[in-house]
Amino acid sequence: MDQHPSMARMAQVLQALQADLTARGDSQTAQRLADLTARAAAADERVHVAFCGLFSAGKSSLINALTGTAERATGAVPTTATVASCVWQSPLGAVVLLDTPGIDSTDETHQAATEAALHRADVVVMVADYQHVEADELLDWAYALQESGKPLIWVVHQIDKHLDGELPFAEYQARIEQSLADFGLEGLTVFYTAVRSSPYNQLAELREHLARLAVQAPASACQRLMERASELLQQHAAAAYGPRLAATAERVAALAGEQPADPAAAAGLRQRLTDALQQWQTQQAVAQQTLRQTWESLRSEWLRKIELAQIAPYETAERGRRYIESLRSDFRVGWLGWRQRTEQERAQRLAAFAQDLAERTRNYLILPLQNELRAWLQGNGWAQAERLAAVESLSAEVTPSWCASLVRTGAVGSEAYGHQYVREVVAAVKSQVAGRCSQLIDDWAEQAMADQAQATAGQAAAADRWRAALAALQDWQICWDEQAQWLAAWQARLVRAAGSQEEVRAS
Ligand SMILES: Nc1nc2c(ncn2[C@@H]2O[C@H](COP(=O)(O)OP(=O)(O)OP(=O)(O)O)[C@@H](O)[C@H]2O)c(=O)[nH]1
Ligand SMILES: [Mg+2]
Repeated sequence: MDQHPSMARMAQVLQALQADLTARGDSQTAQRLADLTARAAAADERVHVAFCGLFSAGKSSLINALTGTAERATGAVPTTATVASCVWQSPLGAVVLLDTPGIDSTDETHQAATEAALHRADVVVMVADYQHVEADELLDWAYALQESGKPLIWVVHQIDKHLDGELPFAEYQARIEQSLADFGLEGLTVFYTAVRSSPYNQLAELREHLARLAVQAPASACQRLMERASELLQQHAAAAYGPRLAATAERVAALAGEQPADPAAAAGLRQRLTDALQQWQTQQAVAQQTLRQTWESLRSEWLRKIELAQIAPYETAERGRRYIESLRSDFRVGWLGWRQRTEQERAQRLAAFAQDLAERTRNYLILPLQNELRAWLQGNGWAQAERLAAVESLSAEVTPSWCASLVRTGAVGSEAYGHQYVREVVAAVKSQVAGRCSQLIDDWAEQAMADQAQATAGQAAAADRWRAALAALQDWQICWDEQAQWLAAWQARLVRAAGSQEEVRAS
């Protein structure tokens, strides 16, 4: 037995992969892989060639003719039911030929049997009978195989049926090869064969071509096993990750109107969603900021008007000062009953001050402010009854008892306190009004913010959808990465195992 250090290594890697597939619950693929493991373990370097096609194309007849036997049953109805292999001792070496059931057989188990054996084929000979070369089912099937990387040979069989009177052979040949190319099946080697006599029969050429496969560089045996195992890796990945990828991709599409086909497309979509979201957030922040600034400038404008209102001119201030004067301990009115009369005088002065101040507050502060607010509400389409009523109820409490409560008793003796007191009372009145006005502004600003949120609710919903799409895209990416990592790790191990044979043989 030849020494095959890397076939042994390949067997080890395939066995490990088999264990992984079993652990992942894919016993079917693990079982298929076992065929390859057995080939590696037995250092079987023979090329495996499968004959596939529609039923009654002549696959079994062709193998009989190639091998010079009549081992295989042939017939006009679906005949071959299971995959059967034989070793053909070609003039150049042994080749394993696999006869398969027709892929369009009326018996479903026939096609399943063919599909279950394809992983063993290093080369597939697509046998199309003269009348069915352009059958869609056959072309679709061949195209999918070629896409998966399987080397194909195309055979147009039963060429003895060709009648030159109908169409010169060269024209027929050109037409067939053109329609294969049109279907995307390019670069195929095409043979025209028959088991009956025909001037165009290339059975000998096909035999020679297949025999040459037997004497490929020995290094390619490992390479072929690697390729077959890769096909199984892809199949497992499609089954294991495909549904999850499809589901998350659909979720993304439902939210963002676009499916991620690959990581590049996903990255592009992610970027567009992130940009849109960021733009929306910036817009939102700017709009809020603008609104806040509008209200803050209204607030300072109105508070300044309150600040500037003249509610205590000289006469009013004088009344206040005279009230404070009356509070001094040495202040007396009359001789008889002076206590009572002094108290009366104090009460009168307080009342006079409070009444005057209340009147001026109303005329020079409250009323102008109300006019201003009403005008603003009307000018901005905001003059709803509720808001007008709030403006109407804007007032200040300037009663004698309130004015009296502001007196700082300890300061009464001081000469300057009279004027000071009036300033303090005026400030207290304005602060009352400013507080109530500010409260109104707070309420209105809040309503304005709510109105704005309402107006942009549609955009906010879109932004929520973008966020959800980004999350779904993330799930898709995680799944894709998981698949890519799993595939890459095994591909690398297979490539190393296949490559080492070349190194060993080269040295
Ligand atoms: N005229 C002609 N008939 C052929 C040729 N090769 C096979 N046939 C006939 O075609 C029919 C089908 O041949 P099979 O070899 O059984 O075809 P198959 O592709 O193996 O069919 P299944 O196993 O049923 O998928 C048989 O009746 C054959 O005799 C050929 O080159 N020329
Ligand atoms: Mg058959």
